[in-house]
Amino acid sequence: MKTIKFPNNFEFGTATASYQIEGAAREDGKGEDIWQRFSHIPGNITDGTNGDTACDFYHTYKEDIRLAKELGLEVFRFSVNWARIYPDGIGRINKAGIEFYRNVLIELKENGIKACMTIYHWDLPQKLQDKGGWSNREIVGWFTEYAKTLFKEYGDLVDYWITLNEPWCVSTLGYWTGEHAPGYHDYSMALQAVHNLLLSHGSAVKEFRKLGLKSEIGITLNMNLAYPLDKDDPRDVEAAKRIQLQQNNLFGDPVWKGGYPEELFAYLKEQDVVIPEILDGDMELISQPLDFFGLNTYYAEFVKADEEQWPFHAKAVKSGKPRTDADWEVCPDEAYELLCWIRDTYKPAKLIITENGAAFNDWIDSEGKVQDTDRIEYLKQYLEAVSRAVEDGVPVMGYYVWCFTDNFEWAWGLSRRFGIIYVDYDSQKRITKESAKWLSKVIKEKEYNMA
Ligand code: GCO
Repeated sequence: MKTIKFPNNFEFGTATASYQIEGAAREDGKGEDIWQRFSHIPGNITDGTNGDTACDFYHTYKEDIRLAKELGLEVFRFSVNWARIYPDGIGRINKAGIEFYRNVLIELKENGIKACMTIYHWDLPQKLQDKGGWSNREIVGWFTEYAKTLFKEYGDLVDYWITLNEPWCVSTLGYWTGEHAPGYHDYSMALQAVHNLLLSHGSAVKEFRKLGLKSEIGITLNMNLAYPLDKDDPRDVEAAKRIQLQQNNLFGDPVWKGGYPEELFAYLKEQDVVIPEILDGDMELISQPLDFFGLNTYYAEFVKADEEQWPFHAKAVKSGKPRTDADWEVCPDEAYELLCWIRDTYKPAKLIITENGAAFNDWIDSEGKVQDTDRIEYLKQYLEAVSRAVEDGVPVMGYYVWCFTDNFEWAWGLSRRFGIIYVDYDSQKRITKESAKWLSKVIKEKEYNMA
């Protein structure tokens, strides 16, 4: 039997996001956001649900944070809904919104839990979308104002600041595949959104440094390594390279190395994609020094060349490994390789896994328990990979499970359950799943047995 150990200062937590848990979509002066608009358009959400109520965290945060304390969580990651603070995106500030997040932060402090606050986890005020959203470069100014307000209001009440969550999803799923709000289908627009997102990130970090706060700041990127389905087929090898460049390097290189991957831009130009205009000073602004690298990872990409797929001529396929209910392959060894790749490519001084976890078809059994043994197995395998990476010098200092409670899983709605706490959406009752009990023990002991 193998014992997996973590250093004493390694921090375990969970992650959540505003639109996915808060509900109270029209309360206390909150403005409309793009997920509210998008999820109310029939056909956009697989199970026809929306985030109007979700886990009702807006009203249950005290009870939920008490539960987090009981489990011994060391960090609680959550995000701010921009439209709760600025109902119109800019201009008028909504006091009730400011108060709500302050109350959450105070509650966390009083319970001895560190706060990790994501500034943008996808709920853009609709009023800003009406002006072009992330495709309009003016958003750099809008976002900076919003971030400055949060820094001033919450300063050191927050331990870890995350500027953006997964700019890959915001741009690619929002502006190209259209699976996410606002639902466009234009890769050139998506690429412009990438540039504006990264400029917004850099500009916020620059403002943060001016305030001399003690808290730390970083960005969360979702990365996966891409493997050719057939490593002897040069077309698959090239296709996998392109997928990895657009998923990892397109974001990691500008932020951590100050330049976009030229090979990718050259390829995209050949495909008639419009490359965003890069002004003097843009790359310096984007590559502000950061305190940590936030990584979200759930699976690996296996790639086949496919001429039909514009603009990358590549397709993600299954490799035959076991899958979660999100249909994502379980790839702990590839996660270990990814962590080493980040160490070697970007050399961050500190890395936090700001999300990893699994969706399973959980149910309440006759004893009232949720015996999510598949999720425990998933966590065991991924944490084993993380501990191996730590031993090999990857500076991973924290690991947050996605997700604290079951919640609104974007285009999949409420039916896809990622939580370590089960939520009965009719009664809003919480049931601590077996995985949460398991994690709680790991947090206390900083070790677990593999077999
Ligand atoms: C993301 C987001 C989360 C998701 C989670 C599961 O990675 O897409 O940060 O909001 O809910 O990853 O899909």
